[in-house]
Amino acid sequence: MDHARDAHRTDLMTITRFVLNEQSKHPASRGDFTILLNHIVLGCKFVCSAVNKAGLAKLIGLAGDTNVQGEEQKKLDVLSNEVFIKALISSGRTCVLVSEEDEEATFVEPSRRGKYCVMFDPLDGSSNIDCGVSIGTIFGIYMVKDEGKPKIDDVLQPGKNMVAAGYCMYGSSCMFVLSTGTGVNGFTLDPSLGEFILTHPNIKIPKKGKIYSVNEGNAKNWDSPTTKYVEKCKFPTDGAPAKSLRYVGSMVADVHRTLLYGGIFLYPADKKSPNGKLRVLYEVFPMSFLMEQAGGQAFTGKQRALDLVPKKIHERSPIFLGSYDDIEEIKALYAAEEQK
Ligand code: AFP
Repeated sequence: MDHARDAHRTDLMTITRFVLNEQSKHPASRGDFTILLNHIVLGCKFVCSAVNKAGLAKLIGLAGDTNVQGEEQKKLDVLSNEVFIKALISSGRTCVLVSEEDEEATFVEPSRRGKYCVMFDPLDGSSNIDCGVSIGTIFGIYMVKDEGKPKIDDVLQPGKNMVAAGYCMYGSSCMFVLSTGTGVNGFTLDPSLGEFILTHPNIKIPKKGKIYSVNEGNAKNWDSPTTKYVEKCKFPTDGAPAKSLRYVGSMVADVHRTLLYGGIFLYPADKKSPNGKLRVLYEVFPMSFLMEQAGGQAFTGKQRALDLVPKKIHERSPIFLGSYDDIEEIKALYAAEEQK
């Protein structure tokens, strides 16, 4: 009998137990973060259940509205946004909320306020909903500077100031990946228990990967470093094997695979979108935070992604993230371009 494996199966480390253990390492902690996280987890469980039932419950299709980015909102986007906003406010631990779906930030009324600011994309990859491909929720958390006076500047901080970040992937299984700044841990939802159980402790991204992930349909508009990098992935000149291409078109799925298998995910700037497509506060920052915590890197083409200081809540940025050595290569190509 394999006792170690048996212990793993019977001593269940739920996400709440995991965060409480972490909390006990900080004697001054009052459990506010644990409460906030429980509300985020509840939102994710709700969305997971809604995504699983979407086809049956006729949630697939348009809600008839257009969001801030000018995209048509799906019923599931609208539903997920409402669930998260309500769950975050009712936690009593938040003061400023930024959602991909809402043009303005939400300031929580004083009686329900707490010290955390949460930026989130309630349902990322929504163009994949109708065909049942993996989608996800992404979130990043800052601490407010002055609890009595929350301001928009509290969410316009560089990503390196985040106190936690994570995502939940609604895929072949439902996975919650979290970092509170001391590594990255992954939890899988056991649907029979309704609990996220620690299944991927201390995730470390391989130092170099064999996969690149990019929307190559945009290649004609790329800048020279991106073009050279992708060319090198396909036709390496140093004797290395060519990399494989994998692209889902849901950031959560593409980043999750990159985190576990290694490699690089790119959403570069191009002639049509000089700032790229992905949003800084609730896509670029949380994923960059997780990558760095797992031993990888995240780069915008100009600087470390987490050093960026956003000026607007829905700002976009190019992003290259993944295995340490792969990001070094793209950084070198941008540095060489600068020298010209
Ligand atoms: P949607 O939510 O419109 O499907 O966009 C998803 C996303 O924001 C991100 O999850 C993907 O990585 C990226 O856009 C895909 O963009 P392209 O369709 O331009 O490749």
